[in-house]
Amino acid sequence: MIKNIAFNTQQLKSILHVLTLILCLFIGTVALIGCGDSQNQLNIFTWPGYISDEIRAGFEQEFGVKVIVDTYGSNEDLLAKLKAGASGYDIIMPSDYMVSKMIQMELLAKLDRDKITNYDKISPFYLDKYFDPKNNYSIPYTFGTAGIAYDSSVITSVVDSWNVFWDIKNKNQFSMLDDQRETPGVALKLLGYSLNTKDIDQLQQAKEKLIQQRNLVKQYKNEAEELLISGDVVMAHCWSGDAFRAAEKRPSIKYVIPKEGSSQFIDNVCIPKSAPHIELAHKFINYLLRPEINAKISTFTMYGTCVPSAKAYLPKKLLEHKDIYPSKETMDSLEWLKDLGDFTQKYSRVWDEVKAN
Ligand code: N2P
Repeated sequence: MIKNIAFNTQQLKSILHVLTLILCLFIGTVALIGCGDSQNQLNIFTWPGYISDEIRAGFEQEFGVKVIVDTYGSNEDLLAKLKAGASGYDIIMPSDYMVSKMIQMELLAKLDRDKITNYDKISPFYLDKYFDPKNNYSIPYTFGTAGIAYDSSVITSVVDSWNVFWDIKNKNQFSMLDDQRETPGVALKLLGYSLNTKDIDQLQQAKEKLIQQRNLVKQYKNEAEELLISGDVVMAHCWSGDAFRAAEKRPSIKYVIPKEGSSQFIDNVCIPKSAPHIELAHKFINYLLRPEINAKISTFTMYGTCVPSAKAYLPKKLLEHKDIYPSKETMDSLEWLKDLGDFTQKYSRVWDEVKAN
């Protein structure tokens, strides 16, 4: 039997030859499919609720490409992913303080202004901020605030202070952001401190306050919209757009910026240095800045537009929304989160300890 399946040298050579050919074909095909896919694909990594199907499909159709949208819940999650070597993303949307951190860590590509011909459509008010003084790396996408959303048909007492989140009567009725800067920030503000404090004693007091609060909190969650709409919570520490979107479905939902003060943010469009499709990413940025497109983004996200000419396309109720465009006095009372360098680790630790409690 063994004799029957033995091959002579010549036969073995032919078999090897055929096998090598098959292997080459296989590798070639995989490489081609890989290139074919990725050449025409824009990979976006952003916050939930930031890119609508309409915006995605509009870009796909006009530019003949595929757009993939993946989401993260916090700036720190985004950073961790990039640091861990995620290299497929072409567009990311870090907030202000994270832009400055990423510039410093050399994670962002310098933008080619010649390719962003709509740059001059952006209001100077949102440009040249502390986190990227010449906007070499970032383009403002949306701006907003953090505050308290509450269902006024259930909560009838006055809501104007972060204190409501320490009131035993509200036990298990509210959610807090799951964010290592925003949530310690609430405790810091309530204590009368800056949400960028580097004073370890102040941070310690904030930690204790959050630990006291721990068993009153129903859930730590960054996307409060669904919780509010479903009635799972009747109050939430959340970002403004999430509150306004929830109010579209449940008009009794109101939003306030507490009297102790809060945070404001600009979320930005950036291209990671490792982006595979830098050219296409620039086209996307330029597309977002078209007034009609920008108006659609603002209508969908319910955050403010940084493109004044987009206002011509906005529904009246958004234009006149006093909480999307708060008064100068309110804006001046709000703090920006700042990159705290090495001290950031202390906030991470505090946050881990609060949640583990
Ligand atoms: C996404 C809100 C993100 C705002 N729903 C935080 N900068």
